[in-house]
Amino acid sequence: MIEIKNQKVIDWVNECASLTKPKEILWIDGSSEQLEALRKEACETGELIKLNEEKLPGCYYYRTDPKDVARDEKRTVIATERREDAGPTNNWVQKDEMYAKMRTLFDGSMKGRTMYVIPYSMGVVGSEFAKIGIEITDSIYVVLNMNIMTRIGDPVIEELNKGADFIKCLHSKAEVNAEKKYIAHFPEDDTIWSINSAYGGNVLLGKKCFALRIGSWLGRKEGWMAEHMLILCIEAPNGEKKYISAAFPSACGKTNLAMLIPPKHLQEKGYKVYTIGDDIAWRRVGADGRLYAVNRENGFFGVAPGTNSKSNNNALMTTKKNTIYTNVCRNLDDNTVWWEGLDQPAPTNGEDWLGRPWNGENAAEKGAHPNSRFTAPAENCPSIAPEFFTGEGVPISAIIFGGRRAKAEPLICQSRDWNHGVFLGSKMSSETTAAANGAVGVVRYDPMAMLPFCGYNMSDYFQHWIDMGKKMTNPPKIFNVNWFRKDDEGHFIWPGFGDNLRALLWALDRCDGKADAVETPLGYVPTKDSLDLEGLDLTDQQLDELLTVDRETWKKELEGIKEWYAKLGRLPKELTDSLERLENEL
Ligand code: GTP
Ligand code: SPV
Ligand code: MN
Repeated sequence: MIEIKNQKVIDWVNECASLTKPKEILWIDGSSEQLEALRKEACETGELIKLNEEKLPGCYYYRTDPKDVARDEKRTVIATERREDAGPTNNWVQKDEMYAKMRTLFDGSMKGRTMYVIPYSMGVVGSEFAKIGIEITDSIYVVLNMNIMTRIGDPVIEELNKGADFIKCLHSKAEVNAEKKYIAHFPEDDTIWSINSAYGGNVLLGKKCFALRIGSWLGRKEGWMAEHMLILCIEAPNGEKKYISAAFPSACGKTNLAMLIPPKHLQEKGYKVYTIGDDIAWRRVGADGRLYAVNRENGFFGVAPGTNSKSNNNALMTTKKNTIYTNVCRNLDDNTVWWEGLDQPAPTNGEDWLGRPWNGENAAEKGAHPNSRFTAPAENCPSIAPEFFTGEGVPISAIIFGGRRAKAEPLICQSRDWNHGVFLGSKMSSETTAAANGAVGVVRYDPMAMLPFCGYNMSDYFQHWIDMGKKMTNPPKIFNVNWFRKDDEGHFIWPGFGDNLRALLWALDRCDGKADAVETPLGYVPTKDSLDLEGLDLTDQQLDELLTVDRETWKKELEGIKEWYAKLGRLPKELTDSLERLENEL
């Protein structure tokens, strides 16, 4: 391990230790010996279970407390000096008050435990756009997940020793008490404090907490953007590569789209799709006036249920080695894993996510939690792009917003221009999913899929989008999609998954001024024959339903958007102008 010489780091670590009072401190150097020793220790204490080494080499199983299975938005806090800076969509607590409240909880929270200090980099270490964090935690699960999701250890210490700045992330699982759980962000102090959770997004502080909530704050201050977006590359048969970035709310298809496998006839024509990121993109304007995006992460924390060889074979292949599975179902016969939607028979001798015997006979009882996850290294992904490894940005041609809406939103719709695209993003709504605690299937506004992740006032965030648009001479075109339209029997109309490439190709054609469209009050929607529908058995009526912007439906939607805007308060004029135009056209 390289000796840490950065005094600011040393002081802060000592401060955290005197607050949390661990029995010892272990610096994570990222060496395979150290990580292997931690895995062994976690297996001995029962925190982790080693899975079948032949079938799933290097894979482990982890189960959380039944009340600690998803992000917890009610207990996620933006703690600033002034309420106005957090805005009406975030839970705000005055920052000194929040520090005081949490200090009591952190006091002695690591007693009898080891405190792990994890230096990590969001982005390729030392690359132009990378930023460093240090996570202090009392959880081996966190250390092992951070090792997959970020770049950790000695190379990051070297950067810190050169004087690099860092985000201070303190986590303690404490008693994993749901009533005392807080995930608090202090963006004015580059600080994140999380306590009483041991689950994913609440505790892997590099991800949503740093790369999005603190990241969005920093981005506004420094003139770039942190977005809840996947990044993918589409290579045309002539070898030309184009890049798309898409924002969908949690559990609405980012990982799936990022790892898309083209339908057969497009494969035969020579189309290829590569994955650059599946959840978080940082973006800045390049010298050529285009928007460049980079993935901040080093792995995928993906939804397990629904992942199978047909829906997302790339994701399935990615999880076959060196992966941590959280809250899935375990097959005790061969010590492997299973989840709903996997195209393999359910185990007859299994254990559900709660650790109870499970054999799949009672369909009402799920084997895997709906938000059960895999943490898998990006390098395992068969479709990973070479651009992922350089950490340099890729120029974005199209930005795609999209939610989960059974009705109203068409399959795909192009905005008139950048500002109108920002409007489409600002009025995005989606049915809630199991990725966060609370009711599932309730439609709510989730602008740019950032409602739970924007670290500052949403109105300022919209203004930042408008301002960024002004900095670009060649901005991406903006689209809105909906893969989740349902018919009156409740079935998805659009086949989705690999077939989503058809909509993406229409979007890229539009960027080149090629494909045909019909202008609607919402923007441009494909004509029926401008979409590649080869091999699909969609009826004319289904196509109509997918592509129509129904005026009566949208008059109701309009009322909802007005209420949403009223809740936000002040808004950029560009957005209220777009709302007015929508109203007039309807
Ligand atoms: P987070 O990791 O929470 O940010 O989720 P995500 O946005 O990456 O979502 P993911 O790709 O994991 O998909 C979530 C769920 O949506 C899974 O159950 C998928 O099977 C399902 N899904 C993804 N894409 C499609 C699609 O095109 N059509 C349909 N019907 N379902 C989809
Ligand atoms: C999401 O909910 O958008 C996730 C999972 O990607 S978590 O890391 O838990 O936030
Ligand atoms: Mn996500």
